[in-house]
Amino acid sequence: MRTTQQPIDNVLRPSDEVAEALAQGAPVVALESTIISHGLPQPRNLEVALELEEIVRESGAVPATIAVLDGVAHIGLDQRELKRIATESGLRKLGFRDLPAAAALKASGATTVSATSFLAARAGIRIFATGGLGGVHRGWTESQDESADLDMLSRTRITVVCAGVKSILDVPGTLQRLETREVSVAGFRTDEFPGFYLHTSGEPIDWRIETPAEAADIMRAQDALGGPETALIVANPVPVAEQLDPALHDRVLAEALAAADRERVTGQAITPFLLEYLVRGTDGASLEANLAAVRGNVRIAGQIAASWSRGN
Ligand code: PSU
Ligand code: MN
Repeated sequence: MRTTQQPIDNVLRPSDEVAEALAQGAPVVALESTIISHGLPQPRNLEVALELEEIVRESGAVPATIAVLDGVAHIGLDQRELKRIATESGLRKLGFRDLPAAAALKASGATTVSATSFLAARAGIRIFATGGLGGVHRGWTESQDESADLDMLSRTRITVVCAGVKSILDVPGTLQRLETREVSVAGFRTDEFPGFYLHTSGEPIDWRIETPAEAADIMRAQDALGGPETALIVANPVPVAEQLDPALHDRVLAEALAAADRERVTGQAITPFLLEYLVRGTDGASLEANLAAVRGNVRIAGQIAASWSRGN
């Protein structure tokens, strides 16, 4: 009889190091790969991918960069696999909905926040760090473009450390959607929602925490309460000293949005288009701010993972 059941390691494969850490209850931090393949320019992206893993290790946790290679979702990549993600041309950008087709057709691709959150949680990883989440795009009333990141976070028990949502988005609209979809949000040493490249978006947030241990406490409270399997967003701003100049940000972003409109860029292509426009339009300053934000998030995620696995 022909069985259609795939053995689990045919679709989802934790690296030996990640599997061992999870089995021992040691801290693990998931990292996404779309930021490497579609969010950052080459050759800087490979250096960054390696550096982010190193930051996780310095905090005492094991990094698990997640991507799909030849149909298999890898939870934890070795250097050769990271290099593929950073350099292979035509690599796909995979949201959660793309995972079944990628698995069946043996495709390769980088995973977005939606796909990474799902795969991390599925593998038993609770903490995930990225730059900025996707969200509601400006002009939503016409395009209806809301990142699938939000939907996945409304039904996945994961903690995402990020510098808010990308400032190319409709930030108040995105915060409203997070409220409606029951996604918990806590500011890490801030009362204002971060602005990705900018220290603040100017929008208030209701909960402020001061320590990684408080984040872990909230996670334990989520589990104790039960209820829908929602995420916790730990919003960690880029330091003011490392942010993009707000006036430059506003000017170049306005140009980028106009260019996207003119060139009719839509769907999955819009976010990489805008990020790339900002890198060029700010002579690389937006890239430095983006990287500063991601580094800070990865560091805090490592500390939260350590506190979570220690149980205090
Ligand atoms: N954070 C970054 N750079 C990125 C992303 C996040 O600093 O490129 C990626 C994430 O993978 C996120 C995706 O899920 O952008 C959002 O894409 P979209 O708007 O198409 O959902
Ligand atoms: Mn979209």
